[in-house]
Amino acid sequence: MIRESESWREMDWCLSQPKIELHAHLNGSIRDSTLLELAGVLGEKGIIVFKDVEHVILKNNRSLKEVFKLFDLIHILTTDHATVTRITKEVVEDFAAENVVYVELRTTPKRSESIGMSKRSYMEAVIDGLRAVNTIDVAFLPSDMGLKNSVRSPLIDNGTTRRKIYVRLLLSIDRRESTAAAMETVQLALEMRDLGVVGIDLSGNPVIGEWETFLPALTFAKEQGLPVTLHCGEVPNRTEVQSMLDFLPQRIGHACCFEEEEWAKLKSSRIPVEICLTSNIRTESVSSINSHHFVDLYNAEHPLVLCTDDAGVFSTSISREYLLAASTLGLGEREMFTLARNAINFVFADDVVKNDLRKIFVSAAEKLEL
Ligand code: 6MZ
Repeated sequence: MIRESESWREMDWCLSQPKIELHAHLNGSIRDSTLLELAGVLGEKGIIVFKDVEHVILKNNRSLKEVFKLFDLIHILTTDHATVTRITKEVVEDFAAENVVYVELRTTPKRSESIGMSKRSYMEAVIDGLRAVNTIDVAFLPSDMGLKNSVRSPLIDNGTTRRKIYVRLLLSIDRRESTAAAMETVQLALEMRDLGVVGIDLSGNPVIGEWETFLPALTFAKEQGLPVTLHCGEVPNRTEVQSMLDFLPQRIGHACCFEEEEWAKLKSSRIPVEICLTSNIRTESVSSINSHHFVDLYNAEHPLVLCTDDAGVFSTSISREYLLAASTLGLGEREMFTLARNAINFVFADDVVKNDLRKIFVSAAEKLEL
């Protein structure tokens, strides 16, 4: 147990050190205040009953099933171009405010004929959100596009260094989708590589859909050199977990429900794991923080990265995830810093970005006197 004063000091540390976020769903990272405001507007228009949704938004403990019900509600509230742009801007601002220096934001491109939304126009609205951030420097274009194409190239504002955040995008395939729809998402990702799309994610309710449905699109992504990350083992499903590990994705998320054989396979493959502590505990995919597989993977020096999953839905933040990990394992500042810095090796962006991130961590280490 850590004392309260120590916990505050450690929280300050977790906040001040640079961090890399690799598993954050756009619509799961929305501020509660924004969701309530959007619900209020739809309530006034008579599209929803505000009182019915208010407690759903503010509820804290949700089962995995309830989380996906909440996503259905969130999607009703957020799926129009202007709102997608707004939430993207806010989510990036929130990560930057926590000293996240590189974030891979993932989102499921959506189609809605009634409002003229295609998967492409949805993604264009996301990119408009990146362009709309004006309080910090957002670098989202590939390095070889040159800084002249960046949102704002100079990092100097009124003589002081502006905060800078790298943002890259992953397009998610929802497990409710068909093979053709998954393929369309991969095609779109390939077409949008020049706009900062760096990979594909497979996510959605883990009790829905079959691995074989998504395999052709994921294989195509791999053949095209587009990195893939998979939600893997969020619920028990040995056959699927084994097929996913055999696929050799560039990263996996969660890895909660593995048996001995799968742990052995994972460890020998060295596939990096995106660890989402609060999410796993809230959804009861893992029974307690002390029995979380993070502990074993960390001690085994398996590649891993701490992530939020859905900071809004689970009322967490990346700094809190570091604090939680540190207090569970008794990590000191240097170990937390190393954990954050190691994530550079698992990002999907190019080497120019990776080298810049290394420099950012070197200069932060000096400032933090490590
Ligand atoms: C699996 C999840 C998830 O794509 O609309 N998503 N999929 N497991 C989880 N653990 C709790 N959390 C979020 O963001 C919301 C979507 O991300 C996926 C779900 O498909 C959800 O609908 P976007 O931006």
